[in-house]
Amino acid sequence: MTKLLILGGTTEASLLARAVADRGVDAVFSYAGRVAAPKTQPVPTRIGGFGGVVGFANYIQQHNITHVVDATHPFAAQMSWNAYHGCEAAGVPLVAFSRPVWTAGDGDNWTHVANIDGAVSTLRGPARRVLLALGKQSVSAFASKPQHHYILRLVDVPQIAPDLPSHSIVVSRGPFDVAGDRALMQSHGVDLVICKNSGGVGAEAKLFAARELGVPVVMIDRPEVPTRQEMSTIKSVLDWATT
Ligand code: 3Y8
Ligand code: NAP
Repeated sequence: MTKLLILGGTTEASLLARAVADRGVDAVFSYAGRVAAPKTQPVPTRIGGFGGVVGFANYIQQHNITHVVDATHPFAAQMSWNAYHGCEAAGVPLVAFSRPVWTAGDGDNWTHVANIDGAVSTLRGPARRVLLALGKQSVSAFASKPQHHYILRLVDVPQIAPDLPSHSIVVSRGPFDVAGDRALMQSHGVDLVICKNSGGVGAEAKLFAARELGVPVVMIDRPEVPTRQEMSTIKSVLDWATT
């Protein structure tokens, strides 16, 4: 009898949870607890870390999990590594439900960097108006470049004011649309976008808006995740989990 653990936090994870609930598959959805009020899911949901690899392996054994789907964000690399090693230790099958990287198209002006520090190092020049579409965990890295005005798009109102002398906060949870992101960039006079190569549809609107407005993008490439079975459709994941 299948009991599926969905490691969530993405649009794809939510779509999978909906399909799993409609199919009546026994499942648990898992959030890290990064935001105040995560989206409600149509299956039982747990919120919070597992306690590293050992905590994860114990969880899946104690809760009789038969299959694990890693549908976390491509930058949630620590969770992906923990799930990989935890499933190996517990002898439970794992697949990743992932989304392809974004690639620059005609009219795009992208600079690829390896990580957040690489993005910061592109900001040595004179003052700009920078859209930081990275969430609150990455904001402090930009304190070394105080000459810029930062437009910070965050899921929750931050409890502590960001350590950036010139910034605007936009509290907004995706998925986003092109009209909204174009209006955001125009109203704030954005002349540079910094973002992660998240893939998927929930966060790509800003790239289309940047292309239309001729705004350059600093694209942070994905961190390394384990080599594991990857799937890209809900049907393939459901077939895998129920046969
Ligand atoms: C807690 C759970 C769904 C999932 C929706 C997707 C789309 C909207 C776009 C921008 C980029 C960013 C950020 C983003 C997007 C979806 C998806 C996605 C990017 C929620 C959610 C949780 C989080 C955590 C949050 C991070 C932050 C990243 C904001 C829910 C809304 C920037 C990633 O304030 C913080 O601390 C935010 C933290 C991790 C990245 C970071 O490193 O700081 N996501 N986002 C999950 C948990 O607790 O386990 O309430 O839905 C989910 C979504 N955010 O079901 O519809 O599929 O990617 N999330 C990025 O892509 O760069 C915003 O502003 O343009
Ligand atoms: P991370 O750095 O890979 O993970 C750090 C720790 O957070 C993990 O070791 C684990 O704690 C816990 N954790 C992460 N995801 C979890 C989940 N789904 N369920 C339970 N515990 C989880 O993770 P992150 O980048 O902070 O991402 C956290 C969440 O936000 C994930 O659900 C991810 O899908 C979502 N998200 C992240 C981004 C992003 O840009 N990073 C974007 C959109 C959504 P323990 O070690 O204690 O088990």
